[in-house]
Amino acid sequence: MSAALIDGKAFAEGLRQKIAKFAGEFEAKAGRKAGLAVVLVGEDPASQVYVRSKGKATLAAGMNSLEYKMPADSTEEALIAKVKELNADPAVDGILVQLPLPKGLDEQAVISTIDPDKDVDGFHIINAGRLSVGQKGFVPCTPLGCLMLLKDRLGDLSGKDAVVIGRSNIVGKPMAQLLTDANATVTIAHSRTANLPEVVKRADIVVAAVGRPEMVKGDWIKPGATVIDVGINRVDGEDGKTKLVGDVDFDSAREVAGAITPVPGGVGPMTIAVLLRNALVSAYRRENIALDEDAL
Ligand code: NAP
Ligand code: L37
Repeated sequence: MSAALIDGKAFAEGLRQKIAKFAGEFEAKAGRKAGLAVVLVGEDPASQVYVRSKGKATLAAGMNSLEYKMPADSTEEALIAKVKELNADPAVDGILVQLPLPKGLDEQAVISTIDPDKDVDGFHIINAGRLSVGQKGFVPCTPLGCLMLLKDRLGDLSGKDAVVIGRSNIVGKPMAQLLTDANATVTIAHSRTANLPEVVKRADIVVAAVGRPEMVKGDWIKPGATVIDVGINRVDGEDGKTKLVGDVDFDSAREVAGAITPVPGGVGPMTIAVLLRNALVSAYRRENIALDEDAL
């Protein structure tokens, strides 16, 4: 049996249409557009692609996009000064500093200068803390997008056994927290996990966020499980061109899983749609305009 495909691209498209509708209502009520500022330092090719996609999607949703490109040899002081300027700008509702930063720039130092109430990436320790104690804040875009796909596919996640492979601050840890909050029973696996294939085999839900091409094999997967592949790995294809693959060996996994996200077209587009969502939510909060945030 071949697994159902979880079409993240289509889901993200639907979410972006809802966001566009709410962005129009925001503009009518606030007398201005919601604004998202994205800061890109240096010339990392993947980051350039993502920042361009984010800017285009922001404009398409009827929001303002402000892009700031800074040279790779920028000082930490210059970057922090830019962040402070954006913190003070009332037209800016969300600030995203695209990671990774060039060598020599301290990511934590930069992120901690972002106003937590404009931190639409949810990377500031205040937002990590809010998530961990159940207060309203901003949740990192990629794991929130994964949760949306899981709820859409499975409905209530109560009592499900979930395994998150990876414990990074931007994906694995917040993903495990969100699944716990949704009443799943969560195991966090990482590079020191013993018998990873056996651990994965117990799971109704597998979220792979490892950064190792096609590491998770079909025979690790419990039949019928739901598999969310966060990995974005560029590898050499047979035709001499490079191609994108996930952290899951898609061909073998789809023979066993109940449902699976493809790469590309799975989690990646959700990351961008959720970023717009967080920026719009921020705009409504900052202007004290009522919004049913769960509807987005
Ligand atoms: P990361 O910071 O490098 O973390 C990787 C995690 O995987 C670490 O916790 C590491 O364990 C664990 N790991 C590494 N090798 C392992 C192994 N052999 N077995 C089990 N666990 C292992 O990566 P990340 O930022 O979380 O990103 C993970 C992947 O998601 C990457 O492919 C990245 O490109 C992708 N990503 C995609 C999106 C998107 O929008 N789709 C967004 C962000 C990231 P230790 O902690 O023990 O080192
Ligand atoms: N919010 N996201 C946020 N902040 C950051 O600092 N680095 C980073 C970040 N990561 C990020 O934007 N990742 C990301 C990954 C993949 C896509 C978008 C964003 C994406 O659109 N992926 C497409 C394929 C794109 C391609 O061909 O390269 C996909 O379908 O998966």
